[in-house]
Amino acid sequence: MDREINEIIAQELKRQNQGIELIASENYASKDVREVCGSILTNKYAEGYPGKRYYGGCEFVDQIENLAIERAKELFGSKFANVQPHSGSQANAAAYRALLPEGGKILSLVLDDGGHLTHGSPVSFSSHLYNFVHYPLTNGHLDYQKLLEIAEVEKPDVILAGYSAYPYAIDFKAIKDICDKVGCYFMVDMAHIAGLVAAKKHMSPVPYADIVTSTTHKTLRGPRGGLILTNDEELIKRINSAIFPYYQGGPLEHIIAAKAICFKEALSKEFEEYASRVIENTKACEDELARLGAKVSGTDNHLFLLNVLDTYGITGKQAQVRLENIFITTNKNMIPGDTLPPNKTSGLRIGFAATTTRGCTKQDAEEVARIINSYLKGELSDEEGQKRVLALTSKWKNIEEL
Ligand code: DSN
Repeated sequence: MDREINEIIAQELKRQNQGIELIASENYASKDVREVCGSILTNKYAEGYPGKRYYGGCEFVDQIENLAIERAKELFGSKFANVQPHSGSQANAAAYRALLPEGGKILSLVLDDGGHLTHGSPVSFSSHLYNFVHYPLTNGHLDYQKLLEIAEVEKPDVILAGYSAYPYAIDFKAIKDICDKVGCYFMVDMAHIAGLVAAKKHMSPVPYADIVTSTTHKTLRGPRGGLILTNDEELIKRINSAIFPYYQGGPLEHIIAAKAICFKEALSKEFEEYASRVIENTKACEDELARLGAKVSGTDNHLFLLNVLDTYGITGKQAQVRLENIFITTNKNMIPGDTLPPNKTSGLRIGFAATTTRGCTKQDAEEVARIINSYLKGELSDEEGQKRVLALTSKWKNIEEL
């Protein structure tokens, strides 16, 4: 193997093994998933869909893609699935194209409040192709009454729910009722909570939304990629042609095979227990930080927000950089009503999907809280912090064993 690349991968493996990974959108895929990502399926071109490809020799990749579609449908209880999106952003782009014309109006949550870049950020394609307006949060929480009032004034083509930094449960039925009242489509980007939805630990958007998009690598613990679900026969036709040929070329059949494995893994009892532990660990860490006097958001899912500016007098960026000194990886994140820009922020977003995969327990999650709190308060030296982090990660599973 290429020596330079191999050496860099070895360093990354060491980083992943020794560190505590608290980025809420990350996870560790299983060995089966990782091996299939590197399989000979990467050699095959297969533009089109099973049974309707542009090239020959697709009889086996057709079987793989059909299996992935069937398993996605079974896992989430949807009538139709497109497993080809290369990413969540591609999935969202295709969903928008299927739902509304360019220039159409989408009512979403702004990035600063926990939305995603593709939910109308000025630096994303989304705001250039569509007219985004936003609904506010009340004390960091969704306010369904305000959402209804804004929807009645704005009359959007689509209401978009599902977020990147929202720590509370989402009532998809309540939003669907609002969509019905104003007569618009309902789209959900469930990328962050897909694993919790699969394990029935969060209300599913599938019975309520016209289109549900997702990634497969966050709480769902699969390969890096996207997914689109719908129960509508007309919409799946529009979704399929939006993915190929409009936005994408040849599908990544090696990744689609890995998605099929991930969907099967997520159908297991073990995965259901895993999702419960993710929620339990997140709450344990958040509760312990609160007990220690930190300003935290509360949580119902796999993540919470820590206000480092009010708690420790430093920005999210400074906290992120400092924690890396003791092998803890987080990301700076705006908190609702943030007065600092996105490259500084007042908060950190902290999640437990990844560490829980490695075997983090409730007691470990509480210890993580104590390490973060003491270190950011300046009570722990780098050396002491590193020692306490390594005491945890050395008893967790190695990445290669997963
Ligand atoms: N980068 C992902 C996240 O961290 O939420 C979203 O694309």
